Amino acid sequence: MRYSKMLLPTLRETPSEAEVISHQFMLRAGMIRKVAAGIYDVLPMGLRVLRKVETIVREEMNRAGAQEVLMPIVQPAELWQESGRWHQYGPELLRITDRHGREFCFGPTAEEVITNIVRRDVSSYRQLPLNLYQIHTKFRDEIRPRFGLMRGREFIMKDAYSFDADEPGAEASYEAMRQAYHRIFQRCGLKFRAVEADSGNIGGSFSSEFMVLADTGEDAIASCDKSRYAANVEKAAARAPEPVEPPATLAPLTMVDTPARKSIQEVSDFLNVPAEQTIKTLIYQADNEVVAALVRGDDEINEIKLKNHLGAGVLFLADDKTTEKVTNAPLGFAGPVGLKDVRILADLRVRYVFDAVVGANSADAHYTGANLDRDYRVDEFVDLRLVRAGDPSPGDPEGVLRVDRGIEVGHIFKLGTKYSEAMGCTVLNDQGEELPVIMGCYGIGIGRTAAAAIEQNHDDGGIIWPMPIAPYQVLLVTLNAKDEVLEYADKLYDDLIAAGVEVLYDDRDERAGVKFNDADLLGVPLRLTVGKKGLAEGIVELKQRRIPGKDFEKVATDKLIERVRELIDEGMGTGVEA
Ligand code: 9G3
Repeated sequence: MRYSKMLLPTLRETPSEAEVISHQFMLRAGMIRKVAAGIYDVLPMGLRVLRKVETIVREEMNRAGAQEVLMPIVQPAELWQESGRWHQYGPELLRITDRHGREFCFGPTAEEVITNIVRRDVSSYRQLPLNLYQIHTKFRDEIRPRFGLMRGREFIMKDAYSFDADEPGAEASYEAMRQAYHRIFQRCGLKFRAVEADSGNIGGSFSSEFMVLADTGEDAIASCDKSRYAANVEKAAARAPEPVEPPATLAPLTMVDTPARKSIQEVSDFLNVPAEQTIKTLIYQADNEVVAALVRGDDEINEIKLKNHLGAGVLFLADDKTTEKVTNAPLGFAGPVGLKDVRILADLRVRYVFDAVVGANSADAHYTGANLDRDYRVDEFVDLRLVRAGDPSPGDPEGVLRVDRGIEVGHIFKLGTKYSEAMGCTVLNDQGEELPVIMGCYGIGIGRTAAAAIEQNHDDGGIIWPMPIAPYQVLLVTLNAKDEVLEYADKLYDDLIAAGVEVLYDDRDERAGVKFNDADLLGVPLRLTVGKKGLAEGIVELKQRRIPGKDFEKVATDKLIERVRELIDEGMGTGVEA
């Protein structure tokens, strides 16, 4: 492609609406433009990257035995009513009504539609297993869409669904997808990690996320330095604490004045007691129940663990009124002593906090010397802590957890029979019994993978595309092109194309500074610069985008195509599971 003919509107300035690097560079590199909040045009440069990711995904899905289908974007309400999700979801599910008054939604995912396909046309275990997928537009009406393609309202997702007649089959289907995902992200040239994840409320029993490692990632992931244990921090288990003996004599329970001291920090400073000898009491609303959750003062609660333990549909910190009603005290002084009418759950480490400082359920007051059972009760001890770097690992007795940041680009779920049971998707087994099929579902965000690649691979000047998903492999640049320089560059362009190389030819009449700035911004892995001086020496300058600085190779013109091919091949499939 000739740059002069391409719709490639690069920007020198960083658009103010873009908060994250990938969004900034996608706008500046002329890949995308905003149409409305969370809704984007994808311009030619952007589409080339999306298509590359899609191609890798499609090839690996097909290799794994999955079959591609295309389902409608507009889905009838009836299917969602059958699964029970029409009423379960709020405004995030964008609903529309047709001219006849019939209700539909813009598909945010396709469990219902795919289950409808299988129940309609599959009736025997002999027709299973099946794995069906599509690569298609989805819509989720997020409250605050941001981060460009990373979190758009309209986005392209590869969604796959497996159907099996028995548990071992379902297990094998899940395993095949796990392996396909490893291949996909490896082939995309990304550093990634597969981690245990929370399944959310889609109804699954087990799930793994595929994370692209990047310092700017939204997710925190814990991993063990001595074993393969890795989990999203949302899910990561804390190793059970070592038991600690109580002191020989316990301090008496004493109410002390703590005027306006509410936070753990304020209370521990004021009373000169270490934070680990304090207990934090949090009042939550879990569906229709109010519960108290206790964690050690220096720990943070993991609300997902609490929500999952309670089996709650929704969980949030109780509002001020509820908290004040339950504790009989203004906000900031809640404690377990004398707390009635609510279930009290405590993190495992709370058991070993002796002579604790806790809120006194009274304005401007705390207790010191609070001790379990003597002074307050706990109904249930559960793992409720958010794990931290340096924690003992649940994966190995000697292991320690580290915490890295990542971007979720894929998520695979064991779904079980939630949808097949609700929608009557059954098959006859070899005994002639009618059983619900066992499902799995498997997603990859296509635009998000491209955005994550940028978050992981960039410098101040712009994007550094991994070769396998780069929009072009080579950027051919001419400076002051006329006569023999122009003639040579034109021929080199044709020869590269003939050799199967994807070339963007910067044939614009622009200054070197402009061309090189755009080259860095666009992030094409190999840059060839043809100049008069080089040609006189019989060389072309070859610069690799990922090698920092201004260093370049002088490649003899007769070796050029060979060297370019070699570097392209080297750059393919260089991703690693880290
Ligand atoms: C909705 C809305 C938002 C949603 C969902 C439904 C997330 C929903 C979870 C999934 C899970 C899997 C297929 C491929 C693999 C992942 N947000 N999820 O179900 F109605 Cl508004 O989509 N889907």
